[in-house]
Amino acid sequence: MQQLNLFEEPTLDLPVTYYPNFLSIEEANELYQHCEQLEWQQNQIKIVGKIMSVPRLECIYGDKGCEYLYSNSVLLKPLPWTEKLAQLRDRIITITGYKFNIVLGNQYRNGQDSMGWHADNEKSMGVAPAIASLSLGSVRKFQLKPIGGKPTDFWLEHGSLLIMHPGCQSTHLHQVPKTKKMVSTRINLTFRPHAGGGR
Ligand SMILES: O=C(O)CCC(=O)C(=O)O
Repeated sequence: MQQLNLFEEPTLDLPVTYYPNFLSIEEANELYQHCEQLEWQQNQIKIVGKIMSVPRLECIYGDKGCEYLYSNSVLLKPLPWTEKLAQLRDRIITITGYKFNIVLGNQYRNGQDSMGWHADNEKSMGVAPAIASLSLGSVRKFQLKPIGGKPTDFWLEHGSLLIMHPGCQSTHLHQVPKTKKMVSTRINLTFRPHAGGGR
């Protein structure tokens, strides 16, 4: 198994570390196929009083009782871990030392699916959460910027892992912007802690 060295220099002085080849191509392909079968939902979100479709599909798996509310609007109720997702969670916990008890999936069906600037600072994750973000399928641009600062671009590759370290969600924002390029599906799995619940 690949060992991550979390004591190496963080990527570009940002509170993240990027591992482009975290999974082998065979592992990434197999996981992508598994993820295609997950229970994807089209959720609705209320923004300034208007209800709209979230511009991507979402799914959530995790420990019992770990419901996840974001933007004060979308409540996600975790399904029990699949064996493959639980194995991946344990592998990421072992090599990072961070604890995760939910995984939130995002499926970007094409270049119009996206996620705007935000920080993952929901109370349910506790104080200064670490988040591990695994990418599969099409490469998309991921941007990270200090609040009020300039963005740095990452191109998140098939089988890559991006760790957002504790503190990142208080000092930085991130997004996956829309693109006019022809891109096919990208699946992203974000492993997160949850202050409640337990297996
Ligand atoms: O798709 C990604 O790489 C980012 C996902 C994300 O920002 C989130 O789930 O909060």
